[in-house]
Amino acid sequence: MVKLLSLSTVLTQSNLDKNLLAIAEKVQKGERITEADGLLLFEKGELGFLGALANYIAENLHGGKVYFNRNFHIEPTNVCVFTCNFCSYSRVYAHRDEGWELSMEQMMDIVRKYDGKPVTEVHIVGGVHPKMNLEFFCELLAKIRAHRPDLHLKGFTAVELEYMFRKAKLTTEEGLAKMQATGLQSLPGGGAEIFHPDVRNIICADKVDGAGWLNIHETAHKLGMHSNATMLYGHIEKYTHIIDHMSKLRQSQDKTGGYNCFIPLKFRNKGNDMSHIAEKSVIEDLRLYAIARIFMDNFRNLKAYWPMLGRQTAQLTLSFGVNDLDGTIDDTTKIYSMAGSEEQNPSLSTEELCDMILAAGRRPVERGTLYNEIKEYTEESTFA
Ligand code: V47
Ligand code: SF4
Repeated sequence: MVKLLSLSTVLTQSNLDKNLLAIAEKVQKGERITEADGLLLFEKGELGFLGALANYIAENLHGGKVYFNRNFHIEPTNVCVFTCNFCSYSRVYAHRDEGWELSMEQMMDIVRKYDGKPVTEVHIVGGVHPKMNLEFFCELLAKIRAHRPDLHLKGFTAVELEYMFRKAKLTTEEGLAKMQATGLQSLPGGGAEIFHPDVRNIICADKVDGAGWLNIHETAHKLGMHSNATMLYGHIEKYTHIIDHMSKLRQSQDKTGGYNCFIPLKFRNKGNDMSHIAEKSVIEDLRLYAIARIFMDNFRNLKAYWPMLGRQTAQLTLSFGVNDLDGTIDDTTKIYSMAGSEEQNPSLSTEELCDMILAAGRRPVERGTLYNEIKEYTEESTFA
């Protein structure tokens, strides 16, 4: 367990920079910090200071609870019409023989593998295949819904959706309403990367832009769906781009209130066109999670996605504002193992996840996709 200074101790430190002290006071009063404050935290906030602030906020909100869910992923294909430079996973259509394209039956076989198992969510996300269209995915959603009505269907990034709706000649609202009617309940947070065009035009120029991503999520919220938001950090972006990204999400959340959680995703550099960029250190990871917790005051949940971050760093983030570790995953995603994460076969049993959380001095709570609490676990718990 990482022991941090309390916020009240931080506030009495005589040698603290006066601007940092002013930010700490805002946090203590529950006031929103500005973009300039956020930038100052990146430039001057040392890890212990940031941790004390982030931990104060997370403990006030969640009282030591850390959420996880029991889920599995379906990745229909890694064939993709887009060419994001950071992606280690996709194959262009001309080289589709090097990738995978699951048929409807193969995807239903994955769903059937979980028959009788206590999973609550399926997360469907993949490349943007030119032949897997809206009709195909609506059929998949309807089949999963009919086979397993209790599963929460979370799927399709704004990037996949924008392409599908454009090809189907539907507006965002029409396309989303159609998918919702066949069973889609939530959107995952992928595809956000960094909204600012100075970065986006270099790392992923050809897919939906920042405004388009936000519009899809806000439209989904208007229809009564929830979604997550991500940010890909640790490559060519500057602190100003990170603040801009988080600020746009904070404004979007002010408008709709529809985001469940914020998920910073650490850039991993294996097997992609940005491999020459060194990965961030664990210290930088922890600073970023802490600042995200302090800045994103209207996002209740901050998620560390352990298959990408690695389970040890993910465990450390629990002392720096994180209150969610995503799910058991069950070895059903390849996005991060192909990009060089230490988690080559990501799978944790519920017991292992709970042990990780308990060892960090926190309270493991299984949740549903919408953060409804299912069960709190202790050292004495038995596991199904
Ligand atoms: O948008 C791709 C990222 C995302 C790399 O909503 C990379 O619950 C690091 O968004 N290094 C897709 N990251 C996955 C995603 C996600 C994952 C888990 C949970 C949820 C959720 C959403 O993966 C992409 C991109 O930002 N990514 N390549 C890479 N080399
Ligand atoms: Fe395609 Fe997504 Fe990879 Fe970009 S990150 S190339 S959209 S699979």
